[in-house]
Amino acid sequence: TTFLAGIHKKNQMSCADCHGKSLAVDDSETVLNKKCVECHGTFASLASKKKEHINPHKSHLGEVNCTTCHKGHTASKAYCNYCHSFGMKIPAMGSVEQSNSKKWIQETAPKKSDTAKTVTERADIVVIGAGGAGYVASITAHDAGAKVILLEKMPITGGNSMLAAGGINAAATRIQKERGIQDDPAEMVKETMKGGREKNDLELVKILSYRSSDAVDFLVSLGADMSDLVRSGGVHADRTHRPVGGAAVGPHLVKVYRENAAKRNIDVRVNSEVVKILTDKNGRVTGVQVKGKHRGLYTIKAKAVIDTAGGFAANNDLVGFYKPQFKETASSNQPGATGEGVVLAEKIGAKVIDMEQIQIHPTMGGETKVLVSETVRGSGAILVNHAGKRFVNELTTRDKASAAIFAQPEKTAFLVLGEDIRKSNVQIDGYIELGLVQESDSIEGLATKMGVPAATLAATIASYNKAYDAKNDPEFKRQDIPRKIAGPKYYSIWVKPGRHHTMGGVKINTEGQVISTNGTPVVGLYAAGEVTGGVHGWNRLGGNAITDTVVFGRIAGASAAKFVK
Ligand code: MEZ
Repeated sequence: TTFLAGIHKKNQMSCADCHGKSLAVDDSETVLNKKCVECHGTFASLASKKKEHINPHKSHLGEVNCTTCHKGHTASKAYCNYCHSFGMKIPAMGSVEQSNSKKWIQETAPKKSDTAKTVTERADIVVIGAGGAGYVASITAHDAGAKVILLEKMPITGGNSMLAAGGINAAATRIQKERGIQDDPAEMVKETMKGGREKNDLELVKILSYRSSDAVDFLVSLGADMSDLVRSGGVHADRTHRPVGGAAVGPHLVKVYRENAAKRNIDVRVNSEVVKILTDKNGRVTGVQVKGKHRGLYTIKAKAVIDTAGGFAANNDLVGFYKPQFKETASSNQPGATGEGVVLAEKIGAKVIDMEQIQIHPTMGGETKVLVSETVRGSGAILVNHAGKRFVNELTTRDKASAAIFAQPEKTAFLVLGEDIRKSNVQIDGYIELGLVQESDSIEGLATKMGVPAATLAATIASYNKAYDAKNDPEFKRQDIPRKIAGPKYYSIWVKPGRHHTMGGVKINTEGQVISTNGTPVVGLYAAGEVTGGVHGWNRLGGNAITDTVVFGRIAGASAAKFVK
C-alpha cells in the first residue's frame, strides 16, 4: 500500500484508472504514462511548478516516460541518481540510492519471463537499440518502405547519443563554407586514421569522411540545428558541428529523432531487451527473441536485423576483462551501455575486433560521472596541473591528453578559462549549475581555490595569452587558440580521465553488413554505431562518434531495406 499504486487505491482509484480498461500488457507503458500526464500534467507544466535548483522535469533526457522514475508497484527511483549525486528523492517511496549499471538492468528485466506466453509478431526489419544509430537506421529504412520495429532495453531511448556533448564532425559542409572554413574529407580521412593510430579500417574511414557532409544535411532535413562550429582534438579545422551557442548536441538530436520517429509512426518500444538473434539452419537471420518488461519472452520474425545496441563502457566486468587497469575508472556512459549487442552478434558467428581498445576521455568532472566536453578546450580553455602549469597541448588526441594527466603525480588536472570562453559555450553554465566549477574575480583568488601556486598560474595564463596574440604556442604547439583567458571572472574545473567509448565491436563492411568469422557477411544482419569496430581504430577523435552513428546508421538502414525488398 505504500507504493504509488497503493496511494492511488487509497484515493479510490481502480487499476483501470491508470492501466486502461483493457489492462493490456504494454512494455512501453504508453497508456499508463498518458494517464499520468492527464492527471498530473505535462513535463513542462510540472517543471514550471518546481523551484528547486535541479529540476528533474527539465532534464537533458527530455520528455521520457513518467514510469522511468515513478513506479506503481515497487519503490520509485530517480534515474538521474545513476549519474549524478543529487540524492534526488521522489515523493512517495523515493529512493536516493546510487545505482550501477548491472543493478539498473536487473530492475528493468521482467520477473516472469520464463512463464510468459510466446507470441510471434512480424516486421521487415528489427532494429536493436534506440540510440542515435538505431533511430537513424530506423528512419532511413522506414523511408525506404520497410516496416520497422525499434527495440530499446532501457526505459528511455537515446542511448549514449543522448549524453553526447560535443557535436558531429563533418568536412566541407555548407556551414563550414559559409564561415570560410577550409576543410576537405581527405583531411578528415588522414586525421581520423592518425588519431586511430592507423589501426582503423581505411575503407570505413573514407565512407565516414566523404559522407559526413551529407550526414549533416540529413540531420538538418530532419529539423536539427547544426549551425555552430568548434574544433575538436586532433584536427586542423573547426569541423565539429553543434547547435547554436554551443549547446550539447545529444539531447537536441535525440529530441529530433524521437519527433521524426513519432511523425512516421515507427513502432518504438522501450523496456524491450533482445535476448537472441534468430537464424535458420543456413545461418540467415530470421528475427529476434525479445524479453519485454511485462510481456516476457516473445518472438519477432524479420527478414533483417540491424544491431545498433551501442558499446560497453558502462560494463565494469567487460571492461575489466579486456582492460583490467580501467576496471575501476568512472564511466561517462549511460547505464545501458553494457555490450549485449556485441555478444548477440558474436553468438551467431559475427567477427569481433579491437575489443581491448577502450577510450579514456581526459576530462570527467572530478569524482562525478559527468563528462566535461572537449569543446570546453576547443573554446579556448587550458589544462593545468597541480603546480599551476600547462603540461600538454589541450587539442591533442584523447589518448595523449589522458596519458599526460595520468603522468601527473595526482593523476588529475584542472581546466582553466576566462569569461569569453564561458560565454562562448553554454555547456559551461550547466557545469556551474552542477557545482563543478570554481570561480573568482582574480587569478590569485582562483589559484587559492584550486590549491595551486598563484604566481605560477598567473604566469601560465600570461604566457598562453601571449601565444594567442602571437598565434604561436611555442611550448605545446597548440594550433588553435580561439580566445584569451581574461576576466572579469576566472573559472576552473577539476578533472579526471574516465572511460568514454569502446572502439571495438562487430566487424562490418562498407554496406553495413556484419562480417562473420569466416569472412563472409552474416546474411540479414547489419550494424552501425558503437557496437561496431574498425571505424575509429585504437582511438576515436572527439566528434566522430555522432558522424559514425549518422553515416553508418543511414547505410545500415538503406542496405537492410534494399535487402528485404
Ligand atoms: O565525440 C565525443 O565523444 C565528444 C566530442 C565528447 C566531448 O568531449 O564533448
